Amino acid sequence: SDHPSAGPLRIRDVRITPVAFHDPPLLNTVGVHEPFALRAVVEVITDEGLHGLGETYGDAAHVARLRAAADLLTGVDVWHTSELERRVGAALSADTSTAGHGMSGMVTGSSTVHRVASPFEVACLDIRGKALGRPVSDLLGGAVRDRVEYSAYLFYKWAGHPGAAADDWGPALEPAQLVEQAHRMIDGYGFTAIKLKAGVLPPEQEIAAVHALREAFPALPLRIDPNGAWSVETAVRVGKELEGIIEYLEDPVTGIDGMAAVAGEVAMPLATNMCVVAFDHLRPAVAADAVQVVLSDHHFWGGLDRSRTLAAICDTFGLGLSMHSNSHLGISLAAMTHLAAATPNLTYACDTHWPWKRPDEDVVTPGALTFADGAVAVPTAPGLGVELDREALDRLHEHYLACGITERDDTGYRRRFEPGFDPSPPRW
Ligand code: GKR
Ligand code: MG
Repeated sequence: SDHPSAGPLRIRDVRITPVAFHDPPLLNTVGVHEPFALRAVVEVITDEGLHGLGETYGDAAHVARLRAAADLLTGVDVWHTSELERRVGAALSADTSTAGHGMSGMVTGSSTVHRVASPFEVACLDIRGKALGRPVSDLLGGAVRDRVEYSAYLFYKWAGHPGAAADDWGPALEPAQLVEQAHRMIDGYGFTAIKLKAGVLPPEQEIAAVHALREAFPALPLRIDPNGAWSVETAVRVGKELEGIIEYLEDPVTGIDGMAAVAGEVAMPLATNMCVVAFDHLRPAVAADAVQVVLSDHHFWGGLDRSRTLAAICDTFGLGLSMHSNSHLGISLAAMTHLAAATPNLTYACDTHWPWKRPDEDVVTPGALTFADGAVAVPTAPGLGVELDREALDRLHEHYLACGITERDDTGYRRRFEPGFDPSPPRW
C-alpha cells in the first residue's frame, strides 16, 4: 500500500521476562512487603521488527499464564484487540485457579483473561503508536491534560527488613514519623495529594495519623485505605470521625454489601479497588450504591482500552474515577500516565508506589518519566515513549533468579517474624 502503516502488523515473537527489584518493608493489613517486588516485562515484536512493551505482575502462576498466552499470539495483528483477547481466553480455557494475581490475597475477583491480556494489549498499543509516530494517549482519544497528577502514597513501615540495616526511609509507626515521610515525599516529588495505607494499627492510631497529616498539610486532599480491615461498625465510626477531613474513604470493609452499609452512614464517598475489580461487579455495586469512586487499574481491567470503557461506565452511572497502583516499574508508569491523560473523568490524583523504588532500578532508560509538582508530563514520543534498557532488564532478571521469591506473600513474610499474625478481616 502507499500508506506506510496501512498493512497488518503481525506479532512474530513475544518475550516474557520476570524481574525483581528492591522493596522496603511496607506494612499493610495482610502483612509486609518482602525485600523484593516481582514484575514481568512483556516484549512483543512484529514481522517488521517493531517492538512494544508491557509490564505486569511477576508471580509464578501469572508468568506461566503469560507464557501460555504468548504461545498463541503469533500472527495476530496488533490492531486486533478482540482477537488478542480471544486467543488469551483460549490459552487459559482450562485454567480455573485464582493464584498468582500479584496482590497478596487482597484482590482475588479480577478477570483472569483481562489480567493476562493487559500487558499484551499495552505492548500492541506501544507498537501501533510507534508505527504511526503518535503517542499512546492519541490512540486512546487524545490527552486532555499534558501532565498527570499522582499522590504521595504513605505506608507504615519497619525501619528496615529484619536482619538488615535500617533503610534510608527509616521506621514509620507513629503519626510524627508518617508526617516526616510525607514531607520527604512532597519535598522530592511535589505531590499535592496524600494517601495513607491503613489497616495496620488500631483505627484510633490511624485516625490520629490522619489528623497529624491534616495539621501538617492543611491544604492537601487526604485519603485512607485499610484494604477492608474494618467491620462495618468500625468503618462508620472512622468515617464519622474523619468527615470533612478526607476526600474519600477507600475500601474500609470487604464486599459490596458491607461497603453499601457503610456508604449509607458516612458523608464522604467510598472508593474501591477491592470489591469492584471486574466488569461483572459494576451492576451489583451500582444497584446497592456501594461505592462512589472506582479505582481503575489497567493491569486487571484488561488494558488501556478496556479501562476507558470502565471510565465511560463510571461516567454513565455518576461514579468518580481514580487510579490504583501496586509496586511497579517505568513501563507501567508510562502506561498509567497515557491512560490517565486520555481519561477526562479521572479527576483525582492517581496512586503510585514509585517513590518506594530505588531511583536507579528500572527496566526503562531514565529521563522519559519525571515528576514535577507531583505530576508526570505525558510522554509525546511515539508509543509509550519509554525505551527498554536491556542491560537493566538482565540485571533485574538476575535479581529475580537470585532472590528466591516466586510469589508475592506479604502474610507469609510477616509470619516469619510474628508467627501468630492473622490477617483475616475484620481485624478491628
Ligand atoms: O502495596 O501493600 C501494598 C498495597 O496495599 C497494594 O497491594 C494495594 O493493592 O495499593 C493497593 C491498594 O490501594 O489497595
Ligand atoms: Mg486500595
